[in-house]
Amino acid sequence: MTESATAHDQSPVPASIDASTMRQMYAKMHLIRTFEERAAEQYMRGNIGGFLHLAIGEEAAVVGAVAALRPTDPITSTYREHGQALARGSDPNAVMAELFGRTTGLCNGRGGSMHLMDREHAFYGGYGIVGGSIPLAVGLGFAINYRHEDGVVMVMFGDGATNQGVLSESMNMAKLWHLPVIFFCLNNQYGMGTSITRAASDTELFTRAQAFDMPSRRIDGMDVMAVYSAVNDAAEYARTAHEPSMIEALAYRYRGHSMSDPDNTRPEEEKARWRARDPLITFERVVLGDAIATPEELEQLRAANVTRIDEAVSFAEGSPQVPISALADNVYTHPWNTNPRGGAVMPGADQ
Ligand SMILES: Cc1ncc(C[n+]2csc(CCOP(=O)(O)OP(=O)(O)O)c2C)c(N)n1
Ligand SMILES: [Mg+2]
Repeated sequence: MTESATAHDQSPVPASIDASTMRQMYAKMHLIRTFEERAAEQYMRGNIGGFLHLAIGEEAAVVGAVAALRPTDPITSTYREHGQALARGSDPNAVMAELFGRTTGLCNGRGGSMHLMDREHAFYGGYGIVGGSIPLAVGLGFAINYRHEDGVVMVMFGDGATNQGVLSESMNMAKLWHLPVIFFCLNNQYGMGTSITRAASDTELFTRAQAFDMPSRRIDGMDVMAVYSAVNDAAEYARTAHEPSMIEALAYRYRGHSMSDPDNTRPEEEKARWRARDPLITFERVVLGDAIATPEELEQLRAANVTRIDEAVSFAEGSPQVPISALADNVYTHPWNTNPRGGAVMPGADQ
């Protein structure tokens, strides 16, 4: 696969996609980029605590994959999942407030950046454990078959997760039980600061599925139309044949692993090469080239996104903090132990 930056590298627009969907996809990609850049700024100001993992550069993989599913198809993901929630339709105010740890957040400020979850939008969560969401997707797939529904589950995970045994276990079970699961590997070629070439004996990750007699392919994860097309095919296959499949989307994250990573080990030349294929810029060329929108319309759309994210930041700043006294709500069946020397009160434990 070529990594050079030319417009004609982009894959053809799939016949199944209309102009309005393409405009919406561009708008989502730009919304996510704007959201994450503002989140980085707010982290630096001390308004966001804990970890913050940005997926800047990966917008094509995220938006292309989510757009190809029905809004009711369940998705599970990793801790790098702000984009998935926003692509799914979660309210940017609630997502930003969750990052800020406010009561108005998507999970009432209890989950933070890594643990977004929005059942209303069938987004079954970000998870901090690498590979943690993979078996959950198998369970969701099992539920669909059990209830004789026609949904499709997509689990998004990183290249690092492919070396976790749970992926093999989950793929085996999904294939054996004919579950409608799309295993979507977002291969950004690094697990924290470790290059995939130092972590995987075979860096063609899509070949993992072959051991389970499961169809799989590698696609250009920087090309939103290529991603849409591949997931559309996989969803059709899962819905009609009730079989799992795997997609490996080759992409790159522009930032380090998290905000606390100075990102000083990846080669500058490599970063520049991938940035030159920025998915927003290459898709903008397609949108303008195919007269899907005018430059003025795109400018308006970008301005509206900036206003929207400004509003999300103001909303988060103005929302109440989660009081310390409420931190253990919904965690323990017994009330929080107010004894400062004690831990949480466990049912039946001596106090
Ligand atoms: C089971 C487990 N082991 C180790 C970690 C520490 N850890 C957090 S992120 C990460 C790298 C994962 O890389 P990848 O799956 O490629 O996802 P990316 O961060 O690149 O999106 C590791 C090792 C963890 N969270 N869970
Ligand atoms: Mg990775």
